[in-house]
Amino acid sequence: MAAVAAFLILLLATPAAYAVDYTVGDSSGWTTGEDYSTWVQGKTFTVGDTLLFTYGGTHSVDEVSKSDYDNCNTGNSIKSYNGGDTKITLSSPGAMYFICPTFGHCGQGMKLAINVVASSDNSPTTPSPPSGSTTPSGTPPTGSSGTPSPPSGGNGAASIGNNGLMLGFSLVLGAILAIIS
Ligand SMILES: [Cu+2]
Repeated sequence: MAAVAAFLILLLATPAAYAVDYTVGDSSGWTTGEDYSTWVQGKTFTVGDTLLFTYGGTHSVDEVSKSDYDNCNTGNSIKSYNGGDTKITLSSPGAMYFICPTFGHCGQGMKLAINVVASSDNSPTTPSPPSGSTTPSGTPPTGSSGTPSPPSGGNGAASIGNNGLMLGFSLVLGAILAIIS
């Protein structure tokens, strides 16, 4: 039973995990002379997304407080990264601030502020659907052709419709019902 529950959790958790990997500054990378407040515009950073900083040896990445971001203060970093290739997973919602601690670079624009939003609920627009499905937005009616499949029957697999997601969902529902009852 524990294995079934674990499988359930896995199934339920999987659809939400469409993380986006952002390369800071895109092809310019993490460098002086870029305006990262412009780069941020129009982007939504969600828990589970990643930031990739790519930079040369004269730069590094410090995560800092808002006041240190505002004032380009170095020396109080929350976390420091170097090595030219830093990938940071956005693990919790809220504001995050990054600067380059190399002297003068923050003042030359190497500062990045983002706001990370929670992964579920408050996303009014659904992002691009997984590959293969071209269903228009809106809730499709449940059940393909009017015959509701029994929740726990093994025959359910035989009546696979053209919608794998729907099948997976009904399997999950069936398993939940089987556990509860
Ligand atoms: Cu720098």
